[in-house]
Order: sequence, then structure tokens, then C-alpha cells
Amino acid sequence: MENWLSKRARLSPQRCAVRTKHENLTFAELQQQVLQQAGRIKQLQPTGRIAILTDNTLPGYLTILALQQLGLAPVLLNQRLSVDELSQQLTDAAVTLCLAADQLVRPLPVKVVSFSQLAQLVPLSVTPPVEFVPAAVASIMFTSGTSGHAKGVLQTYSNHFYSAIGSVLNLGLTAADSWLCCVPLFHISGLSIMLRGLIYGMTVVLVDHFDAPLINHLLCTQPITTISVVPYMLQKLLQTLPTDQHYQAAFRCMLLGGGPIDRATLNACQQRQIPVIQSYGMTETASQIVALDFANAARKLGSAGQPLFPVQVKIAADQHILVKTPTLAAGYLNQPAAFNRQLHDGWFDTDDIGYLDDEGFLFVQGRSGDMINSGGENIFPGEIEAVYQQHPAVKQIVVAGHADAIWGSVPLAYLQLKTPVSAAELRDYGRNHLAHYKVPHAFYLVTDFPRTGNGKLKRRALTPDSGTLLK
Ligand code: S0N
Ligand code: AMP
Ligand code: MG
Ligand code: MG
Repeated sequence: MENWLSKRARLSPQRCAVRTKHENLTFAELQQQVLQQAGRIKQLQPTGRIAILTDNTLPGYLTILALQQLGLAPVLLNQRLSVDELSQQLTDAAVTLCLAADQLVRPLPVKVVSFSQLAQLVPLSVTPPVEFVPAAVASIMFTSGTSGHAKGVLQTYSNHFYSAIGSVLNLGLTAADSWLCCVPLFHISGLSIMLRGLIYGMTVVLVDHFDAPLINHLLCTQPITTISVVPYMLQKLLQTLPTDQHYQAAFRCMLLGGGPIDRATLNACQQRQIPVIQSYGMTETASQIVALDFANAARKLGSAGQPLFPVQVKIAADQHILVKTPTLAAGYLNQPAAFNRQLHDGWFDTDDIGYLDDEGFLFVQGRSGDMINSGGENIFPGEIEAVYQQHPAVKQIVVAGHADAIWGSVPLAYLQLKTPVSAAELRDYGRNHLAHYKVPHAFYLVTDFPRTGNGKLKRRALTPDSGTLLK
């Protein structure tokens, strides 16, 4: 396939490619600035993999595309992770250089170059690849795993291409389309918008962080047609949209994904005439693979929709959702066995539980394992337990998810102590070693842990009533 950036810059050079608060780039300008950024990165004479630590700003956007123009697959790092967690991922991916937004620079076990340092370099000339090889890895992003160690997901150009095509066959595309991106570029929710922008020739409106009143204001005043949100964001938008205000007539799709949503919120959106399109997907499938469509969105409220055109879905005997899709990642970095364990005859076991109704619409009912989905971020109890098990005062700790009105679900800790310690001390300890969203919201002292007859831990049986709150 021809290099997407070269092709798009040739097909629609004057069309708006990306808009931020202060910048407006056409596809021709985007190509020029991306190649300049690639030329600066080339000055650094990189040898191994390169990671990017960025929020949703233009330098980050340019840098991700620049690495692809150098024939490299960017390793996308979650800005909310702790230094320990980032270090683990950098080591796992054999990264030698990390390019970071200035305010995200921190001590890491590899060379870190800030965007403003990069901007000082004189660009070398770069000859971009003529073609993007479909099977080549285009991006690597980490997803949490049961073991406590994140897994690097290898997303190929072919994955991203099929994903973009599947989505547009469902949602359609108009000449006026512009997609607001306030979901992180380091998640597939955000990266996929950027790549769809190139493939469709569509404008991406890049917003540097999620600010509900600001986003409502943009949707009410600018000709934005689509936005991607996770349930937390949808709720915040709904709560802060003034009753006398409406989104612009051009606005046609609030694409919702990344986690479960409750009926009351969907009903409230209907009342406010917010056109929510539910979807279901994951990092391993390069974004949504199942989605509702405009004709069925109201009739099938609560469903995640039908498999997109390139995708097949079936339900296993144990209610696991199995998917077969050309968007399925090439594997987990350094962990082929872990990926193959989820793959049977080409069907990928998502570990999500659900059913298909008699018309073939998918309803997602939950997870088979212990994963906690907090505001669109996945958390596995094992990663929190492993960190706290190193604390000198902790004898044993078990973490379990608990329903939360704001975040969907949050981690709570149940523990036995060797020596006295305060909740504040445990919280600080967690904040030093883990992403803050993983730190248990409360700690409960328990006398024992609920187990099945054969001694297996019954994590889901733990609730705040199981112990006494540690102060
Ligand atoms: C929801 C977000 C934006 C919340 O962040 P916010 O409000 O900006 O927080 P901050 O101001 O930075 O921090 C305030 C305090 O809140 C804590 N915090 C932040 N995030 C969380 C969280 N998730 N859970 C719990 N606490 C959180 C901070 O730590 C801070 O506290 P202190 O000061 O103590 O540190 C943010 O969480 C966010 O961006 N979430 C979304 C991430 C996301 O996009 N997930 C989706 C991943 N999955 C996929 O991408 C597959 C599905 C997919 O592709 C898709 C998804 C949606 C729509 C479309 C698609 C598609 O298919 O195209
Ligand atoms: P991630 O690992 O961040 O890619 O998150 C993917 C996970 O988010 C899926 O495996 C599901 O558990 C969850 N998820 C995504 N979409 C939905 C949805 N529509 N309903 C319920 N859970 C969802
Ligand atoms: Mg995952
Ligand atoms: Mg904020």
C-alpha cells in the first residue's frame, strides 16, 4: 500500500488535516512538518525502538507520524503511569530513546529527549518509505495483563487499515467530517482517529486534555461531526451541557466505547438528543470491531451493535466473546505464548462475557476475569497486589473492583498487616509506584479471605462489609 501520508498529501493537499487551539494544518503542511520532525529525530541517530510520552498536542501528533515516516513503529506510553511502570515497558520493548512532551519528562532508564530539545535540532533530509507494508508493525501500545506485567500489543498497518474501513462502512463519511480527539493518542481510541484522518482525508480536531465544559462548547459552536468518548466522558458531558444548549446541527455521532455504560445515561442522552453510537473493541483489535449504526441506535439501545463488515463474532459455550477479525494484532511483544493462549483456530478470546440476540446484536455483560475498568483505563488486581506485597507492613493483600458512580469501577484493597500502618501511608506508597488511578480508593482490614471449597480465592466475594476500614 502506498505510504498513507504521501498519498493523502497528494490527494487532498489543501484540505484541513488537523486543528488544535492554536494551529491549523493542511495535509500538505502536515506532511512537511512530519518530515521535518522525522529529520530531527534522524539527527539523534537512533538505533533501537523509540518510545513517545505525550499528551494530545501537535508535537506529539507529528512525532508519532514522523516515526512511521522513518520506517519505525512508535512505542506509545501512557502518561499516567509511574516511573516503575514506564521503565518496565521501556525495558520490555528494548527502547533506547524516549521522546517526551516537556512537562512529561522524568527520569527513565533510557535517553529522554524533550520535544523542545528536539525542536532545536536541524532536520536532516528524510526519504520516506514509498510503501507501508501491510504486515509491518505500525504501533506498539501496552495493555495491562493478569500477571501484573503489561503486554505490548503489536498493531500492523493492515490492522489499522481494516479498522478504519470497517468503521467508515458503518458510520459513513461526508466531505464535512471532522472528528474531535480528546481520548489519548497513546490509547487506540485516540491513535485510531489520527490514522482515520489520513485514510479518510478528514479533519482531526485535537484537544490536549479532557475538559467537559470546553468540549461541550466546541460541539455547540463548531462544525464538528464526530467525537470518541469513554463512558466517564459521556457522563461528564451530559452533566455539564447547559439545558438551553444543543450540539451543532452538523454533529452526528458521539462514538462511545472503552467500557460498560448504564441504561439511565443512554436514556438521558436520548432525551437531550445526543446521537450516541455504542461500540465495542479493544487494543488488541485496533479499536472498535462491533458498533451500532444510525438506523438501529435507538431501537437497540444498550447493545454494542453488530460486527463491523470485516469482523466475525461468536459466543463460546462459557459465554466468552470470541472474535475473528483482520484487525487482530500480530501478537504480544515477547509473549507469543500468552497471545496464542487466547487464540483458537483464528478466533480470539476477548475474556469478555456477552450474548448475541436473535438479530445478531451483541450485548456485553461483563468480564470473565478480575479486570477493573476505571474511566476507560484497565486495571488488574495482580499488578496492585504485587506492588503492595513488597511493603514491609503488609502481610497479605487482595484487591477487588467495586462499582463507582464516577469511574465505573475502582480498586479497593483488603489486607492483613504485619505491623501497624495508616491508610495515608499505604496510599502514598501506591502513588509512588503505580499510576494514580490504580491506587486503592480504600483499605479494609480483614481477618480472613473468602475461599471456595478447594481453597481458591473468591475475590468477587470481597466487599467493604468484609472488613473494617483502615484509617
Ligand atoms: C477519563 C479521563 C479523561 C479522566 O482524566 P481527567 O479528568 O483528565 O483527569 P485528570 O484531570 O488528569 O486527573 C484528575 C484525577 O483523576 C485521576 N484519574 C484520571 N483518570 C482516571 C481514571 N481513568 N480512573 C481513575 N482515576 C483517574 C487522576 O489520577 C487524578 O488524580 P490525582 O491528582 O490523584 O493523580 C482519562 O482517564 C482518560 O483519558 N480515559 C480514557 C482512556 C481511553 O481512551 N480508554 C479507552 C481504551 N480502549 C480502547 O481504546 C479500545 C476502544 C476504542 O478504541 C474506543 C473507545 C472509545 C471510543 C471509540 C473507540 C473506537 O473504537 O474508536
Ligand atoms: P483495552 O484493554 O483498554 O483495549 O480495553 C478493552 C476492554 O474494554 C474490553 O475488553 C472490554 O472489557 C471493555 N469494553 C470495551 N467496549 C465495551 C463495551 N461497549 N461494553 C463493555 N465493555 C467494553
Ligand atoms: Mg486490554
Ligand atoms: Mg483534568
